[in-house]
Amino acid sequence: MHIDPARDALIIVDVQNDFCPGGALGVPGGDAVVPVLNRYAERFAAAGAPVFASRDWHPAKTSHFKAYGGVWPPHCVQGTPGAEFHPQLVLPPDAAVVSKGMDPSEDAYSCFQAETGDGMPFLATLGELGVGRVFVGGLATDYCVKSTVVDGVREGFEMVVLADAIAAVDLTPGDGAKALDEMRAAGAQMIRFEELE
Ligand code: VGL
Ligand code: ZN
Repeated sequence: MHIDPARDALIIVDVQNDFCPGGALGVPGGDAVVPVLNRYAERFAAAGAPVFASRDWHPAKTSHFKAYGGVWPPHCVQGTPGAEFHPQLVLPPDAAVVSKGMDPSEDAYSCFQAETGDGMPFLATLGELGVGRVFVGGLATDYCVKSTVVDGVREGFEMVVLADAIAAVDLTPGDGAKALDEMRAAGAQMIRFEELE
């Protein structure tokens, strides 16, 4: 597959300490995606295609957390070490960080609910850049990756899942595999790094 900088973008989803082993919501194999994502990011940057990194960026009190009616332990609380990107993640210098989950009444699993530092919605940012196809890797397969991919298809984008750079929470065993099926059924493509030209 050929990267077209005029219409392709990469988004690296939520590669934060809390989603890696040892973190508050550690995803099995969450850190194993880091070196692979670094290669993708390098390739997209070299091609001149935009690279985004999303972060889960919650207030301390949110209905997303168990204590306030949600399903999750506290994680990725704004300004905490758990909310930092994994220390080995290497983002291109002009990568844009988008944040989501700040609203205390929303789960906001999808990057299409994220915004840039100056408050521009992710969708509008893609529109401004003329992006038509979005490559998605990161954490977690069964939550933020899946929601982003399904929303992207719904918004009219071609969505491509980096099958070798994702990992699942698997709250119920099989959730990750089910998410892959759902993304395929929605019309997303799957690729591996070797398939990039
Ligand atoms: C996520 C669970 C809770 C994710 C975020 O990034 O996939 N999962 N919050
Ligand atoms: Zn979260």
